Amino acid sequence: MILLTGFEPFGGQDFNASNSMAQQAARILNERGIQATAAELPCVFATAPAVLEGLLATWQPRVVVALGLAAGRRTLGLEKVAINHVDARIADNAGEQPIDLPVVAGGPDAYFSGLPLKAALQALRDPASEHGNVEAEISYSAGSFVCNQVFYSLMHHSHVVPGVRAGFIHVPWMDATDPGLGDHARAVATVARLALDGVPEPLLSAGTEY
Ligand code: PCA
Repeated sequence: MILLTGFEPFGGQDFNASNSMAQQAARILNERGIQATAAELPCVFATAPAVLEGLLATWQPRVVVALGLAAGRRTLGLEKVAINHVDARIADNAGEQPIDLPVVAGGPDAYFSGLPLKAALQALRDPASEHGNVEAEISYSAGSFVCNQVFYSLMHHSHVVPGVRAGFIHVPWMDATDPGLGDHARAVATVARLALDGVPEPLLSAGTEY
């Protein structure tokens, strides 16, 4: 079973492309005979980790790909690092703005993604792929808002429950009618399938300047 999650709209917006992509990616995987389900997470520090925990307990997925919106990004951000730190730039959907708190008190400073990010990058950059012109890159910061909190919580869980391959992808801003939503959903489905298949990581340079 593959679990995909997206977020509800936040920051005064009325659409969050991450949730639409999670739903579409689950449908694409289902059409290909792969069991997958999608769920929406609240953009609320106080409840998002518990909602995620509930989904993990219900579905017991082998692969989890959590998605969130990074409005300033132009590419799919395959997130490498989740940090044990919250520093909210804006208030969440419950009006809370926690500053300089850990995600999990006493937890490790950071976790690396459990998804095969380099294999995913290679597949997404293949000109013969079915994802059209979806651009992707490895990102070395998932920020310090609710997405990073959920990413860290997910990785904390997957270190407690062995055998779960999990990680996080930030998606660029799109509105509900953007024709690129489908290509991005197919790209997300590809990443999830590569994780399910347990593909090895190629040696591929994808480092960033800063
Ligand atoms: N993006 C925010 C939280 C919810 C979302 O979709 C983030 O990047 O933290």
